[in-house]
Amino acid sequence: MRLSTGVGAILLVFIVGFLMPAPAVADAVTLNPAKDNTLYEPISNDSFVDMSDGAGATMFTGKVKDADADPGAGTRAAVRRAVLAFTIAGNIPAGSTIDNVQLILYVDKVGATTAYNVNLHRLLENWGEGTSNTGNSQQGQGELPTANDATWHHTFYPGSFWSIPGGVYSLTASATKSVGNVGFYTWGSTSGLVADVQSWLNTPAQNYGWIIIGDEIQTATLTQKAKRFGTRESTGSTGGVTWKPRLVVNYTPLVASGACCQGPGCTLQTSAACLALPGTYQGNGTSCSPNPCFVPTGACCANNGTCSEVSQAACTGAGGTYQGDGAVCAGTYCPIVLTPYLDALPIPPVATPVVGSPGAAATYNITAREFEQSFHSQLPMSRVWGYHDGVGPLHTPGPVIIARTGEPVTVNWINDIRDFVTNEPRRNNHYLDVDVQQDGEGDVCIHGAEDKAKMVVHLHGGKVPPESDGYPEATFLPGDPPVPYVYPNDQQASFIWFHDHALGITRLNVYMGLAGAYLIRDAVEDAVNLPRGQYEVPLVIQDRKFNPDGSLFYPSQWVDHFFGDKIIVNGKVWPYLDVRRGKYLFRVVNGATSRVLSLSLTPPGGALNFTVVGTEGGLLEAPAPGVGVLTMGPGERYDVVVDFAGYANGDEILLTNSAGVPFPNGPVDVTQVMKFRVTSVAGDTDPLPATLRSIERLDPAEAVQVRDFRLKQAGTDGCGRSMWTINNLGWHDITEYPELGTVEIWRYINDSGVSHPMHMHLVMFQVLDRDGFTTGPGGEVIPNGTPQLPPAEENGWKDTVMVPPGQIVRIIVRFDGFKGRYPYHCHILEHEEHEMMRQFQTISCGDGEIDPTEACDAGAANGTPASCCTLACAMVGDLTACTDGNACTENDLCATGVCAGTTLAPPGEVANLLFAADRTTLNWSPPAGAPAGTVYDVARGLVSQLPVGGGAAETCLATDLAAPSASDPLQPDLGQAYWYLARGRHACGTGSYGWAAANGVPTTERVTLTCP
Ligand SMILES: [Cu+2]
Repeated sequence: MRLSTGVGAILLVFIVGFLMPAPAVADAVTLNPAKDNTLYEPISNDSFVDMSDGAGATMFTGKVKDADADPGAGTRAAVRRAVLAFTIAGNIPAGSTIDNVQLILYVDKVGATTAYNVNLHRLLENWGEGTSNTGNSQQGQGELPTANDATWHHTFYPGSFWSIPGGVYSLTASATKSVGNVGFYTWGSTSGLVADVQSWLNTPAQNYGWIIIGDEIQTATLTQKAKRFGTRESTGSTGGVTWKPRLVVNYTPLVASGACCQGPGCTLQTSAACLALPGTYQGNGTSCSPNPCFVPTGACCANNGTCSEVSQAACTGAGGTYQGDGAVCAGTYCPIVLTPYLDALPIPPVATPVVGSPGAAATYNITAREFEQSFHSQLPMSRVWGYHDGVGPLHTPGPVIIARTGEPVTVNWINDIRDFVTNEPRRNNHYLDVDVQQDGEGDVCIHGAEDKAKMVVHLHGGKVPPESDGYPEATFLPGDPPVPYVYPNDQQASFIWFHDHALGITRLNVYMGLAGAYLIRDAVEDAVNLPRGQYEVPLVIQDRKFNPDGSLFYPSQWVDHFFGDKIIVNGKVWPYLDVRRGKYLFRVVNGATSRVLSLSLTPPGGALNFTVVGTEGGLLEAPAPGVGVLTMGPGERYDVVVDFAGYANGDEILLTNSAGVPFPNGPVDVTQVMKFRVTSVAGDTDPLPATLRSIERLDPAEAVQVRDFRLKQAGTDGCGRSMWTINNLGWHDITEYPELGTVEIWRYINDSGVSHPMHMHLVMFQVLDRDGFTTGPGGEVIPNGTPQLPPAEENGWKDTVMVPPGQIVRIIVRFDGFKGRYPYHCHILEHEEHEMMRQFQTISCGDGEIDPTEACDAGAANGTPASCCTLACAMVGDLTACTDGNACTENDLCATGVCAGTTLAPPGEVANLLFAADRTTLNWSPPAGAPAGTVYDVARGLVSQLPVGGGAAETCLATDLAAPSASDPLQPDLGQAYWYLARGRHACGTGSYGWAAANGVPTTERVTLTCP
């Protein structure tokens, strides 16, 4: 047996001193198998053949029951045999004499407790163990083999075979044991076992181990002779003794040897040889199995967020959190331990305009800048990006812009993001890692991702024209000219917000801090007696992770969801707010990238409810009291009144979170949000008004369209990652063209396991109901028929709605305001950036502009065919009211005083559109069968900005040309690429386009264009 270290040290002196071999001392080693597997005999009624269970935790012997279902299979049916082998050479010194061998197996399951003989036979052919694994089911049937698995027929699947199916082995059993019920069994030392191990020590190349053969005889009455044993993969134990097979070998070494450690490496050496290496001798008879030299280490997180790779004992001794053997610090996030409720809640200041005054028509210069911010007094400064009005403190979230209904605000958005340390030059890359991995074709896998400090600002909840909405592709870089956005504020009082929306890096820019609040006031809200002044407090709730140096942590590659381990409110981790004994109006926004919040209030000895007075689009009709848990997805807002009047000076009330991540089925990882500390001073104790403001209820009967949106993971990006999609389509697939002024019902149908907060730009909507659904055989959605109305606190105007897994949410919306393309998307920013963002395009019938689906402009406004003027047909653009209430629309066949009741077909497409060699003249052939009076419009634009319906990049070269051929004074250089469009149309109607590029490359892409 193993000698003590003290004896080893004495022997070492002896050997060194006399340079003579030590006397041989009998020793023992206990080994676990190097490999094991089960051979499954296929039978005629098995649907499976050549099965295996290499990496499984069990192995089988004997005849199993399913043979009885196949009497014709005879006595050889449905046999299982276990094979196992141990590494002898290397674990026992060469030249040793094997004295005694015992194999101990654990039987963990039996078909019947009847005892049968189980025999060990020495294998004569080599075999393998692959990665097949039956796990917790079907161990008796096996799994399809993987590469190098042994099966009934294979030694190494798929290419090598036993000479005889079922294994080639010595017909004389080396040992036999009668096996009955569950328990440990020892195949005691026999001359056969000793001879086997001795030969394997002497000739390691012929060590193929044993095959274990149970009772394989088919009898009429016995139905189940199988015995199941633990394998080397078994994790079970009884009384602290493992279920893994154990081979105990007693041997007498030729000379005394033992384990020799060189760092973590272990070899068997004499003590002299070990010393010479040099190594550390572990004593005569010590073994390398298990390895005494290797002390496992793993990543160890310290409370300050640093990581080291040390042993578990060293880690726990230093007060760290051990991350497991083998865990490495690279890629391990170690949370910094911060004291909650240490810092005061920052109150964002009111933004200062450069023209006008807050709360009225005004112009602001708001600059995105890089600076440092303290998120917590125990944390080093963090590098952030934030919006700055040029006056107030540098802080994220930025200052609150206060506007008033009907009084437009212009914001000149300026990107002046520079490296904070050097200040020059302006940034040409992002501060965080941008996931710019490319697929096989060289396209980035995250749509639009660029390692640039590009930005674009979206006023979330604002009804704004498309050119000021923050179109995700309309980004601008540090140093670009200011981008003036005009916000008409043609909407009712509401708490909305602005944040970055740059395609491919929105999540990174918002995480860096590009967000701020925007408050619209109006006379109705002014007249309602709600807490104001110091009693009205915005709460922008987000989450972050921090590195030990205070810098923001965000994964370098896109992830399905990102959850910070610290909640920040108005830019502080877990802050506190001192409150007076009265009512407060909190204007709450969930500004996190992925995290859903379920907020509650916990005062001493009880619970405190929220009274919800507003949603994203403004006040509810009446306060909704008694809300105990307020769940908010990213992008959602609630205005809530909390009454502290009933509490005493010094009482502390916690705002806590109980939402699992991902929502709703994930674990709850962070519960702290912030704390309110009640002071002795009396506050606003006015009663809440009974009613707030009237809300026009949109009538489902008015809806002209019902559109369905399936939310689910579908397909993979070029980097192999599953994508989040809406109807299996992506950002550039535009299929919704709502008509301005009409009402539609949109059904968001969640086919995934997590909730999606769905946000629409331009519009506010109302939630009709939520219902479960099943999917029919054709993939159709079948509602359960038990729709639930939204709760009172959600029954107002909204721009973001939570869609729970397995549910349909119906919203009703009137498209109103502006023509253009607007995003709608999941506001989990990680989803938004992996294709769960699409666009709708609003159109206006009868305006003469040719939008992609303007059937209405062909005389079918609002589905009313053949609108017809009673006046002479006017040119496109000169709209004239018609007696039927519609406008004179394109292609109406109209004449003075006459309604023909039909429409003109547009002329066919122009043909042979070509740029002449002099590069100033465009020629084409008239449309086939062009009627008399056909005229032509021609336009030009940059290939990099293909026409989208009247964009700034388009130049109208001619309108109403009577005949083909138009000139372009530009005369582009050779190799320069433009697109050109020529449209043939009736003098009062539409046509279709052909187009060509100046570099001569034709394309079949259809585009739209507005010529004045
Ligand atoms: Cu989502």
